[in-house]
Amino acid sequence: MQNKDMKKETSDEYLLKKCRICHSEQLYPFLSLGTMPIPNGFVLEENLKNEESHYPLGVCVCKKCWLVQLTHVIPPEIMFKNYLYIPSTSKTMLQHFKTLAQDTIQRFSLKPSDLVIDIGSNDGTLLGYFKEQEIKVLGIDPASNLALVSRLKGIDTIDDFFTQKLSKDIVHEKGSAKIITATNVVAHIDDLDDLLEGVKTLLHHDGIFICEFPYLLDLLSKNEFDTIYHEHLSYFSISPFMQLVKNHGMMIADVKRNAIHGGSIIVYIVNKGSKFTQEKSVREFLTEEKLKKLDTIIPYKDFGRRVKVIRRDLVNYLKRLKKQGKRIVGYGASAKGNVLLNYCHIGPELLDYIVDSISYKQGRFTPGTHIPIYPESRLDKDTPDFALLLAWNFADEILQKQIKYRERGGQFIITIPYLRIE
Ligand code: JHZ
Repeated sequence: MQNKDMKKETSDEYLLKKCRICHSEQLYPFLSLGTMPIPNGFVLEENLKNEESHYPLGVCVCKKCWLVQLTHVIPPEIMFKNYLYIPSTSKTMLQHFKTLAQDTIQRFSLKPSDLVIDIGSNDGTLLGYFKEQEIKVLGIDPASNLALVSRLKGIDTIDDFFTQKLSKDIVHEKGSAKIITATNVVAHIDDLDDLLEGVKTLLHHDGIFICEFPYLLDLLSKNEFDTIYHEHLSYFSISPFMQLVKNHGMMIADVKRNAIHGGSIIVYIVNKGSKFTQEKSVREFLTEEKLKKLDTIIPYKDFGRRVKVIRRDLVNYLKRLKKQGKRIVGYGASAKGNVLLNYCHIGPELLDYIVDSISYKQGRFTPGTHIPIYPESRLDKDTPDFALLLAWNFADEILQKQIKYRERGGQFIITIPYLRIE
């Protein structure tokens, strides 16, 4: 499925030279997924003949602080200026954001005069739940298309990247924030020192910075290799993250684990010297990470080996089904799905099409592999033998939704954490 004309960016053009947290040069690469287009770069039909830029994709671990990070960093403008990812089409995510907002309001006794700022606010879904309770909100997101949607919902939104410079302007204009949230965005930011300094500038002395991101231990233990892509520059465990936070005079006060996106953590960060103390959860996370040997290269090497086996088994299985004359489609044109398709070289010769609930993606084609994307309703009329679940993080929700397709004999192929049929 390689396009001979494709434009390959040279592999040292965007090469990472130093660890993003401790600035050490001792970076140990443990998995390369090849070169591929950015995973949210869905292609319009009229552009199918144009070359797509391909960028190297690989991961390494810093042997000093043990932060796992991409081997290459491509400019954020390429990925985020017009962004097609919106979590609010999923019931799971809506419920998750609602609970996060309600918990935060309760736990920290928020009042209408308090300001909540969301970094990477997307279409304003999370802030909407704070606004419902009449709390002051401000969104920040570089994607102009999504900032517009958010504003139409009445949520004040700045369409820009979050930087320390921007935080100074905001604090000048609106005062400090009681809560700053950042869900699934910290891993996207290259300059973490600037992020933390920006947060410090903007956060009230007794404020809380709440971050959520996928947890490295889940990624490794559940073989979630397809969540490794150009947008996700870092793959956090608590140990290196704690070092980052400390470097900026702040402290991790609490950590909670949840099942979002294959296993995530919510980290509560406060100013040193504020009224908050550290919960015992922080020590428990550090102990478990030590137990799982995250401060050695062993788990990373093992993971790299397993990923190659998963690719071999999946491709062999799909080819066998095709030989038997079975029809296969994809379900959920997720970014991670595009990583899997490109890494395994799965194109339209194996998958007839992909269905997806996001209207922006429908009518487009998957980056690199050029599989057409249709609305989910396509499966009301068509019953392919198998649907490869490319959004495995929503398996419960999707399998429930597609009960009729399954009753008609359609089956789901699920790849993560291991290959199975449902
Ligand atoms: P979904 C995103 O990755 C991007 P992706 C981002 N970089 C990030 O950090 C991670 O998430 C964590 C569709 N779908 O959310 C919608 C259905 O069709 O796993 C989406 O296109 N029917 C910010 O793109 C896709 O699946 C459904 O019922 O990997 C899921 O994409 C449901 C629930 C979803 O994120």
